[in-house]
Order: sequence, then C-alpha cells, then structure tokens
Amino acid sequence: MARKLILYHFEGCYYCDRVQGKLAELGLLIEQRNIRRDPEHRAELIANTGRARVPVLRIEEAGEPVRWMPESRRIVAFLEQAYGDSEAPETPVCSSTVPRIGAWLGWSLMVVGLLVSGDGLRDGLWAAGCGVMALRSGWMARSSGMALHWIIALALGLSALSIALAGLGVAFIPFWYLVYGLVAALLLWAARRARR
Ligand SMILES: N[C@@H](CCC(=O)N[C@@H](CS)C(=O)NCC(=O)O)C(=O)O
Repeated sequence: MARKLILYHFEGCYYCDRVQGKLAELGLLIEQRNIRRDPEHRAELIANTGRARVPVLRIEEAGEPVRWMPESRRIVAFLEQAYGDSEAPETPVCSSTVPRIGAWLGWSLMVVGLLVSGDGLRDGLWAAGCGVMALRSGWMARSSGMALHWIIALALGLSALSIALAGLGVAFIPFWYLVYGLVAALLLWAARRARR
C-alpha cells in the first residue's frame, strides 16, 4: 500500500491553514477530516492523541503502525521533506513564535495601560498595544491569506490610530465606531464563508 495521509483539522484554524497551504503548494490531494463537523473524527483524534488539538496528520504505511503527527511546523517540514523538491527540509518561515510574542506584548501593553494613571500615558500604551496586535494580525494574514486576519489587522490598526490621534489632541474618532465596523465586517465574512 502506498502511504496514506489524512489531515485532521477545522475551519478557521490558522495552524491548519498553514498545513493546507503546504498541501496546495505541493499539489497533494489528501483526505481531510473536519473535527468540528464530525464528532466521530473528533473522538478518533482524542482517542489517539489525547486531545482535540489540530492540525494532526495521520500517516498510514504498509507494515507500520499508524502514526499521528501533531504540530503544524512539524507536519509542514515532513511534507516538504517527503514530497517537496528541496533536499533539506524547509525551515518554515511561519513560526508560531511571532503570533505568540505579539499577543503577549500587545495584551501586556494594554493591561499596563489599564493600570497606570495619567491619560497621556494610558493612550500611548493602548495605542502601542493595538499597534502591536495589528502588526501581529497583519503578519498572520500574510502567511495564512485569511480574510479574517486582514479584517482584524485593519480594525486594530485603525483603533491604534484613533487612540493615538485622540491622545495627541489632533482628532477624536469615536473608538466604538471602529468596533462596530469590525463586528459588521466579521459578520459579513462569516456569512460569505457559510455560503461557500
Ligand atoms: N502549536 C500548534 C498549535 C495548534 C493549535 O493551537 N491549534 C488550535 C486550533 S488553531 C486548537 O486545536 N486548539 C484547541 C486546543 O488546543 O484544544 C501547531 O502549530 O499546530
């Protein structure tokens, strides 16, 4: 039997998109099991990996026990090594380190902004926090190509701008309008996705 690959995933999962992007790049058509749509697939995944975290690649090979490979970076490296042209496994540019550090930094700036006294300092910290989160989402959008990430990046970037402008006394753009805009954009995005 040739090697059989099955990807466990769910929609909207950034790390799954990374693996699906690599599959598309390599032209590999494999079975994909959505654990949110099918409880049986979810149960199967938990029974074999101990949790419902995706992506996981199931690898079946003749005469070998079935392997369950978690971690998007590892899966991408495996696919590249097994099916790509390059001899050495690619070191994925899409590390999950950047989103993680971005989230920590962004949230920390915003929480410290909540705790400090002094409007100027607070505005500065919130603007910086939103700015960092916007860059983080933009970075994720570039690697995942997901519209959702672009929408969030744009909304956070505009929020950072509006807070900074208000803090500097240049212009007051009501922050909540941006949040309403974001919610509307997310609803539109979800509706379009549901129709597909
Ligand atoms: N480091 C993992 C992260 C995977 C991850 O966080 N997956 C999310 C969905 S995007 C998940 O399954 N979360 C549910 C859980 O952790 O139980 C990877 O790169 O694959």
